[in-house]
Amino acid sequence: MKIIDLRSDTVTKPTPAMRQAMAEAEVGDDVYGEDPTVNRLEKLAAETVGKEAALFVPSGSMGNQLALMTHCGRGEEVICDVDAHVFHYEMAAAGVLSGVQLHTVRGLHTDEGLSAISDHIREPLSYLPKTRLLCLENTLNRGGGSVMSAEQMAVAYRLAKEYRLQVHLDGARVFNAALALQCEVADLACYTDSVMFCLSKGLGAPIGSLLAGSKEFIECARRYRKLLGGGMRQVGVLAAAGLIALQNTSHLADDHANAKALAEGLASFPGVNVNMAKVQTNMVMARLEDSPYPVGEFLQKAATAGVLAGPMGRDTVRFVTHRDVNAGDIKVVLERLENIF
Ligand code: TLP
Repeated sequence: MKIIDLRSDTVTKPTPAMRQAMAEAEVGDDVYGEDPTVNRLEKLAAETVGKEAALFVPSGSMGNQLALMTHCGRGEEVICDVDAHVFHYEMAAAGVLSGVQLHTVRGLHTDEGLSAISDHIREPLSYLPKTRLLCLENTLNRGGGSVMSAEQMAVAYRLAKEYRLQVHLDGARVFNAALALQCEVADLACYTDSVMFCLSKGLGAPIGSLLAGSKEFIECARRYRKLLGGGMRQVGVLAAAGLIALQNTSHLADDHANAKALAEGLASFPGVNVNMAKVQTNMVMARLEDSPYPVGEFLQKAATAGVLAGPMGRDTVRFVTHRDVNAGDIKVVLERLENIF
């Protein structure tokens, strides 16, 4: 039985073209800035998001944390959504590594949330921490891969600038966002001071993320990357796969169509609730509120039937489509899950 893995878009395997490019990559010592493949990737990444410079990092988490570290001083505050990845899934690194406090806001990414940002910005009083950074996430992972429009990002950016805040975008899946919004990634990134995006999610590379921003910002982030032990040497072997991923993003449209088809199928099952309005990219959140099984038991039954998905909170299951599943696989998934329900 073929296992269909929808736990995350991080599970894709490198394509034969990627493996060949990795084998043939021209490399050098990147800590000396001498890896030509990394240099090409960083240049292309910066151009793609419309920033002056970019830095290749091993993971999205490191990219986000370098952004926090570079933008903020110790004891300062970062405003982010209560559902943000930096808050939930980065091992409290904001506090551990940068000594910053995350100030979480419910519904930050909605129109109401954005217009209320100023309520969360600290007054300049000697006994309050300084608010330094606004951290947005597009698409919003715990929001079911929902997107924030360029207009919404512009509102956030203008407000942030009014209060002299920096803006960082956790754009792990910003290519999915741009596709859903029918715009370029640069049309979103222009409302940020820094942006992190992942090669290892929807873009389908085995490893790696990019942090982009001004030349000065990236120079500083490069030093912090070394501090964290992220100075990699002949890492062009990985950048080579990343270059292919960054230049071939057309399969994302299939991922989005597959997520829609999956969502429609799941919503037709008894006891399963899917908010179709939130199925905007490559994720489906299925609430099992009236289902006969709690999440853990459902996931186990699904795994036995050859379908892997992940838990998202107490009553919700997350399915993520990606390059290594096709429309036929989605049909198989629905057949297998129908048997469970
Ligand atoms: N997200 C992973 C898990 O950590 C939840 C996933 O499977 O979705 N920002 C966002 C929005 C992310 O979704 C992720 C990974 C990251 C940052 C971190 O990337 P990595 O895993 O490369 O450190």
